[in-house]
Amino acid sequence: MTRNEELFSRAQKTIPGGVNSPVRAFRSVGGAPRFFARGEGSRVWDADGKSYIDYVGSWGPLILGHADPDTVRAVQEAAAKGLSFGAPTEAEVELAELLVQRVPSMDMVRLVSSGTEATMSAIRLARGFTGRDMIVKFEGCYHGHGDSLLVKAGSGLLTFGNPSSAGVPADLARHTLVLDYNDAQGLKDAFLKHLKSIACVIVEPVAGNMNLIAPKPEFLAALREMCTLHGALLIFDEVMTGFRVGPGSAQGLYGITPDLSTFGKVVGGGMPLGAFGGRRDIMEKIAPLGPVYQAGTLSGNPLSVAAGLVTLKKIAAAGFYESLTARTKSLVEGLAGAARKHGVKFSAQSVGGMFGVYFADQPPTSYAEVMASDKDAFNRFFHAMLDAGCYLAPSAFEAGFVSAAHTDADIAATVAAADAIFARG
Ligand code: KE4
Repeated sequence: MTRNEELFSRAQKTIPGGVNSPVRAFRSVGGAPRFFARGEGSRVWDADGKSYIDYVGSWGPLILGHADPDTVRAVQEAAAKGLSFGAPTEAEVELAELLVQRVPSMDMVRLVSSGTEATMSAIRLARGFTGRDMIVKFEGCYHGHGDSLLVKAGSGLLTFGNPSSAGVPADLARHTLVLDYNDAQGLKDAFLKHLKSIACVIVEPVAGNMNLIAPKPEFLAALREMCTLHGALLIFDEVMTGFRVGPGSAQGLYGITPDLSTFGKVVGGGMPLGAFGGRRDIMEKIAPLGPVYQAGTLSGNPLSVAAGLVTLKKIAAAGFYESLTARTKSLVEGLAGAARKHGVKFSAQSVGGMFGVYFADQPPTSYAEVMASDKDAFNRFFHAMLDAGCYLAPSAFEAGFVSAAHTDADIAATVAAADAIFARG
């Protein structure tokens, strides 16, 4: 039995599924998850001492790579001054000022400890601000595990949602409408049917939780137009895309101004940090100013804020995104070229520093197309790449991430590993 397998067996005795977040359990791809002992730059080492080029990066936060020296130093220095105060600190103000400067659609921002807290709070704020109960999300998009967002499509496209998790009351789920991603007409129909009942539309501006699905230009434009027309708030869930797809996040990349935005992952540089923010007239509804309650013991935690500040400053360096985007593109082009050479049905695409790989002829543009891709082929590829020392997301329905620490040699080694796998058929 390997050390990984020993640890997994031991972990399952005290932690549900042996993991603290379901996707880590490898249930989608099979086998025992790898327990990581340490990471440095683009690499991680598992409990058996095997190293991998890491394309998960803790699901997006590690845009600088593992154990970035400047980030580690900032966290150590902050820790030496106290781990938490439950009181305001100057660093939180500096981070808030930096976030509103980098995200022009945000006049104000509230720091929280996770992406889930950010989206859960943004939904409550939208409902409080509009006085409406109904929200709209899209099949295949994930916005954290807030009750109103663990909802799947109802029986008919325009009917109320049903819980996608036990423990979510049907009475709550029915206030969530679940539509098809990239279906602008479906959105227009929903607004016509539900007119002034919709408080907000929450969307991943680039979907990354059903593998990567790029938005159609008319889709994002329709979201903005319909929300404005009907007095609903447009919430861009940029927890994954924030500072990942470009310096202006997805809203900057596509030129769409949401009313509220949520962030996580990169903004904390690997430490627990989320944020939600937007127009001043909306944000002033948040307690203690307004009637919408939201709170958190560790919100704005000094160590998370220290990591976030260093990360946001380093990714603002000249050429950072050009280099990250080019390296991510060379990865997906290399993988697709290797598959084509060996006649393997495969495609791949990237947006900034995130990417998707698909065992399908073309990159999917909808949830239905993603579900039609060859999951078994992906699972075989995943394990073959893992054996070859490349750690991809352990699910056919997740996006991958490249960091500034990934080198051209890492990309070449990854493409070579895939080429050898595709050659074996
Ligand atoms: P957290 O609560 O996990 O920090 O963020 C939730 C969240 C919100 N919005 C988007 C667009 C997200 O992608 C996420 C979390 N992403 C997953 C990756 N698919 C986190 C990994 C996990 O659940 O363990």
